[in-house]
Parts: sequence; structure tokens; C-alpha cells
Amino acid sequence: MATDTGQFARHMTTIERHILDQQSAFPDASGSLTSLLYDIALAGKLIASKTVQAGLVDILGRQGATNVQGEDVQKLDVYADQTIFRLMDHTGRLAVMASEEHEGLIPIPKQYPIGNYVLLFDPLDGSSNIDVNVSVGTIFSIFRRVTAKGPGTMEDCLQPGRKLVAAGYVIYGSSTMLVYTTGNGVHGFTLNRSVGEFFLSHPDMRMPSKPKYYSVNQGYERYWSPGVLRYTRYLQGGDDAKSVPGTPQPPGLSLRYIGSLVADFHRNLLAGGIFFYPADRKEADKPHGKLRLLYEAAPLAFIAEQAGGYASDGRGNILDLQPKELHQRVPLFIGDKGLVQAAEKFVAHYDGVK
Ligand code: AHM
Ligand code: MG
Repeated sequence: MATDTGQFARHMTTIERHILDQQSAFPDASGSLTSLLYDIALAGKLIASKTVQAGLVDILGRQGATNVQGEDVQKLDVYADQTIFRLMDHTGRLAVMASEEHEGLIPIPKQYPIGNYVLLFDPLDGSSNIDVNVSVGTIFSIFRRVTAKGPGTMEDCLQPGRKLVAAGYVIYGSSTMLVYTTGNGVHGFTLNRSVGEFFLSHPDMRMPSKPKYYSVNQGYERYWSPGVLRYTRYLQGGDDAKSVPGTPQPPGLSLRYIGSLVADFHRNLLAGGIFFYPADRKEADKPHGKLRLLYEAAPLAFIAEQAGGYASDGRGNILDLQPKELHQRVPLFIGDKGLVQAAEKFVAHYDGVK
């Protein structure tokens, strides 16, 4: 019987094997980053096993309650946050952590060794969607520490996306997928629940050359700048491009918006398109958009760039932004490179350059 050994090998590549193969390109690597990525995959499996029970909340009980097994019930985002922390705090790979769920840094407990990497994470992005059975995700960023020794500091966390050594996300959808990059392409793995292992399903992911979708919360358009409004008309196929020099023909896209960043980004990565969450001009609490630079924008920008796409705050590359604080928010335009560059042109043309 003839077998396609190439295809067989691809389908049987576990995430552990893949991460180890990537490491072999760096003979001096200590293996610490490899192990860290594998720990994240394990966290993804644990969180996935809980997300599938989300609809049982009324049976199992809500946060603060005790379930039928007599266990304390946690909200899923709290569970995700604590799972990541508890898998990572004692391994000696990290100098410090930070999470979207915590106001300050998360230090490594004193009794454990300090490592060379910094982990920032959004444990359960889009968690307001859990109750309505919509996909959510975990996003992670890994930097090398910049301070020489001792516990990691704010300086270690406040690094521009350009310095990321790895980033990725786990999406808890109709299947669970882990997508990551270490700067050598973007690779996607699908969880085989029956054996509890991630297998390489999407090697070398690239943004499709022809975008199909634009994704934005159009309900907020009354708060947008003229540039963002005109840009949206352009995406819909309007003729606003004529007034903005250097902008290609209007693409005429369909709208798709889930309201769960990982799911919106993932769909556009596979099907082609742009996601944007612009600044709200009139909402005092969102003058810089809603999404967080360190936990959401920068890691996805790294993935987008590695897949042939681009991410901007409307004025320049997200990866070049120097964070000033842990929870800094930023306008985000991410996806198809040509469409994101067109957004920058509209913003510069109608809203003026800062
Ligand atoms: P969260 O981190 O509190 O879950 O908020 C982030 C989420 C993103 O997943 C999503 O893109 C965005 O908020 C949706 O916001 P809105 O409901 O304003 O459209
Ligand atoms: Mg979030």
C-alpha cells in the first residue's frame, strides 16, 4: 500500500516535537524557552478542559459557591489566570510575570529560582462571551529579561513588541488551537482531545493575499474620527479612496465581528481581512482604544507580521511602540498589510499626524 510519508510526518508532529525542532536551529539554546512554550501548551489544555464545561455553570455553581463535589467554583477567567501562574511560578524559567487580570507585576515567589524570561498574558480574552458559548482565548507574550539579575522588574515587562522572542494564543472554539511564533513563521496546532495532545495542523500560516472581511464594533461609529469613518466606508466599497492619495481601489468587504479578539483575529488570519478597534473620541475612558498593548496588541502584531500581515495604531507599527505602563491601551488595526497601510493613510489624511 502506498503511503504519503511526508503528509504522515506532518500530521504526527506534536507541539513538543515541533518546538524542539525549532530549538535545534539554535545549538546554544538552553531549552528554557522550549520548556516555557510547552508549559503554555499544557496550560491551554487545562483551560480548554474547563471551557467546555462553561454551560454547566448553573449545575456546577458560580464563583464563590461550592459545587456538587464540594469544590470551590471559580470563574473561568480566574481559573485561567491561576492555572498559568501555578504552572509557571516554580520552573526557574521566568524572572517575572504580568497578567491582564492583575494591576501590578506578578513576582516569582521567593522560594523558587529566578529565570531569564518574562511572561505577559491575557488569561481569558473575550471572557464576557463565555456565557453565550462564543469562542474565547488566551494570549501570551514572552520577552527576554533586560535587567541582569534578581527578581524581574517593570523594566523587564515594558519592552516594545519588536523585542518579543515568542508570542501566541490558544483559541477555545469548536476545536482548541494553539498558534505561536518565535520569529520563524507562524504555526498552528489543533488539540486532539481524545489523546490530550496538540498536533501540527497549520504549518507556516500566511495571511491570504485577498482579504474577505473587516471586523470592527460598528455600533461605536458615532465615536470615531473622520479618518476612521471614511476608512470604514472605503472598506465597504465606497469611493472615499479617491480623496486619499496612494490608496488602492476600495476592496468591498463583508463585515464579521465576534467581539472576542482572538476569534476575530484567528478568522482573519485564516480567511483574510482586517480587525480594528479605534480610539473613541467621545468616550473619556477610551481615548486610546480599548485593547491593551502588552497583552493583546503587541503579541498579535508579532504573529501578524510573521504571517505576512501588519499591525498599526493608525499612525505607525505597533511593534515599535515603547510601553509606558503595564495596562496601556492602544488603538489597533491588524491583519492584511495593504488594508492596514490604507488605514494609516486615511488617518493621516483626515485626522492629521500627531
Ligand atoms: P477583555 O480583555 O476584557 O475580554 O476585553 C477585550 C475584548 C476583546 O476580546 C474584543 O476584541 C473586545 O474586547 C470587544 O470589545 P467591544 O465589546 O467593545 O466590541
Ligand atoms: Mg483581553
